[in-house]
Amino acid sequence: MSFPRARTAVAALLVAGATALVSPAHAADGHRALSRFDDGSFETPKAPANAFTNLTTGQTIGPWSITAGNVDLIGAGFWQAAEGDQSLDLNGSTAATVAQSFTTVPGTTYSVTYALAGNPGGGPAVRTGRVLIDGQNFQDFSFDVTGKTRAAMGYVGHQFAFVAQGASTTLSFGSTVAGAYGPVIDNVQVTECKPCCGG
Ligand SMILES: [Ca+2]
Repeated sequence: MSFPRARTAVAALLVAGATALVSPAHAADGHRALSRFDDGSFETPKAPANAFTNLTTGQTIGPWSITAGNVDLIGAGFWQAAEGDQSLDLNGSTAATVAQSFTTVPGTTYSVTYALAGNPGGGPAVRTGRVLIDGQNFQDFSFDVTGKTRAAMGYVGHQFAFVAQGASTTLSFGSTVAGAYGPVIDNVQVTECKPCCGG
């Protein structure tokens, strides 16, 4: 993770933080990559270069499912990605929610990090959304696209932690802004915290 160890240590349940995104994250000491969580970078399937693919409720993006509305999977070159080539606009023609379920160990604390920006092509300045764990709202987010461009998206890193309640956990990202210009997410990572952020 690009988050300092001290920050992670105080990242208790529901305590959220935001820092400037530095680089693609890697597991810090004491964290183990969670093998069953996959493609938080939205790299598969490939959308057309310099374009995007609209996907709607019931369709999938690799391990992610679209559970409400429709999204635009942004192909390489259309705008800057935070990691790899592709990213996800959480509004296609309307607000959407995407979800992925993955294996967890009950009682274990996990850290979720993601990069947030917004579609700079139009719409209201501030894009809003939320992150849910097993359907419960864990973090509201917002991003102001003022001054941002497709070449300089201005991604900001966000983080929160949760304690798994079951052997499977569902992580969801949902837009809460109307219209066709949504928050943009990329580089979602889930790491098991032991022992550094479990307190
Ligand atoms: Ca990506």
